[in-house]
Amino acid sequence: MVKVYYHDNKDTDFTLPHEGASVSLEELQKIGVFYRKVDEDGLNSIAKERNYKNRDVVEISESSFPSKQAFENKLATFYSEHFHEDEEIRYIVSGSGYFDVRSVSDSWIRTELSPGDLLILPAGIYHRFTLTSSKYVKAVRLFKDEPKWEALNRSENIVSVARTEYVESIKA
Ligand code: KMT
Ligand code: NI
Repeated sequence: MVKVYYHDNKDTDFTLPHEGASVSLEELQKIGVFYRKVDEDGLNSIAKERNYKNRDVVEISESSFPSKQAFENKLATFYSEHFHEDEEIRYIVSGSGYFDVRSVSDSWIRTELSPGDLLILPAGIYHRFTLTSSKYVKAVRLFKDEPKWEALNRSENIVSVARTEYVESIKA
């Protein structure tokens, strides 16, 4: 089952839990993040409902990269704060991972995902990903047509329709 909490913001190894005060699933809903624990059939019916026609499977661990450096570079990329113009939909098959998403007040909320966890991040939300200390995840990535996975980094302060609409959508 998913564990959701505020990140402690300590500047130590980012694959550590960094567990702060706990956060409710309602809090996640308010920022447009969808979470559900599902089996394979449940995943397939959500995919059908939402018209996610395509999918692939990614496996991330040191051994899936040509070198330790390449692996570490990839983790650093995943962990740099960004948004996408499309939803980011991930279903954990094995291993575990942390997705951090920005709260309404711009704090980091961490979700710790394990097998059976489905997470849907809305287009435009700032987020980042890291492996846990197990350093391994296998996940299904769902998408509609051609995925727009370009990461728009916060440091670049890009103005985009997806971002503007997202900010509007979470206003009380
Ligand atoms: C992403 O976009 O951050 C990823 O695909 C991370 C791996 S999927 C659990
Ligand atoms: Ni992303």
